[in-house]
Amino acid sequence: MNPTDFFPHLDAFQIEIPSWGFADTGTRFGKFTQDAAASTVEEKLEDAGLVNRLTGACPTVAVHVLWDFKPGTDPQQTARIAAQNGVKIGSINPNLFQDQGYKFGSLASPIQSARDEAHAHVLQCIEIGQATGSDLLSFWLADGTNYPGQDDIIARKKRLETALKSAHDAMPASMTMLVEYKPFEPAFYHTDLADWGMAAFMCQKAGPRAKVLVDTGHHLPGANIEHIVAFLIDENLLGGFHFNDRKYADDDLTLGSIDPYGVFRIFHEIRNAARRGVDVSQIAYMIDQSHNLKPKLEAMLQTVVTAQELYLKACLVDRDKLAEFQAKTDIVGAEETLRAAFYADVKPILSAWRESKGLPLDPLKTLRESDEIARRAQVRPQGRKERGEVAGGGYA
Ligand code: PSV
Ligand code: MN
Repeated sequence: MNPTDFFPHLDAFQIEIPSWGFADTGTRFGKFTQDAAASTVEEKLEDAGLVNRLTGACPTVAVHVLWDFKPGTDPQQTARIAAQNGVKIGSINPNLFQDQGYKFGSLASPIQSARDEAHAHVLQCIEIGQATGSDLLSFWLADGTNYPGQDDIIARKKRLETALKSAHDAMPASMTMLVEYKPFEPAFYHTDLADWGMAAFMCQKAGPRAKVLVDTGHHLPGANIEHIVAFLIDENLLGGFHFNDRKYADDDLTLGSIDPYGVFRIFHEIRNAARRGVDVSQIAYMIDQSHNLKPKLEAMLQTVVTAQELYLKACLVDRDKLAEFQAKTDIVGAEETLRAAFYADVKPILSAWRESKGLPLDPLKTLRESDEIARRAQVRPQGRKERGEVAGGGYA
């Protein structure tokens, strides 16, 4: 095995980081602030630029429109700030859950004015995408109800179909719509897009450039996520991922901190599809984690490096051998083929790749030995004070 054989895989494996992962966040019970946390979009892009410089794997940054594009912001200027930090604006995430008008939902709300507000916001997000050069519009809807009988589920479904179809019609030809699902939270009785099947139907109705977004934290316990992934790929409906790990619900823990084998199995299905001749190059790999207790930059680096390692392990699976074992119905042989790849040490391959790119051999160690976090902790609190920011809920 020659490490350089795997370099093209690592070159192609780029993972988008979320602007909100650098900001202070918390649970609904409280928010523990960090001096080095980013508050402004400039600071978030500065942090994203650092992660990209250290890893060479994160050239784009997901943005959340209300949090990153305050009214009056010039999106082209934000794109320029991103470029100054060596990154680009990635997926545009409309915020369809924070405004008071969305109390009963956004695109599926029974209230016409809420639907109009949501639609106008989506159109604004499409414009921001065009101005920043982004071609991903990423929907997550908090829409749902809290009590049986609260609203007519079919009427809500039809409103959502109409809204997503008109958003799809409004997108330029280069743009792809990603549709995320989640079984519960903040709605606790029914969520309008509760699972991958509902998201897939919605995408099919919206149009050919609508694809399902799999957030690994958005499943009920025990769900076989890699099966969902394989199924969606085969139906040409997999748009991408929001990666994070979880123990109970949408916990936003760092990727692989709880179940690295689960992440490996997802990547294995993607590599299996590639081996079958499917073009998997358009799958959008994105991180969606809000780091509550860990230092944000360190948590992001842990995540990116873990993603690279687990992806590489999936690239190591001996697929000829696996096919032979499968043909012979040799379950143990087949499973051991996967386990051999999962337990292989891929660090030497990653180090060789980093060396070839002039990247730090150990990005996390390099960060921890630098003064990057201390420097941010020195200057950022003053900026927050001058702007009159107070710690509260939310991510902005
Ligand atoms: C919702 O839980 C979610 O996964 C969506 O992707 C949001 O955009 C993101 O988290 C941030 O709240
Ligand atoms: Mn998500």
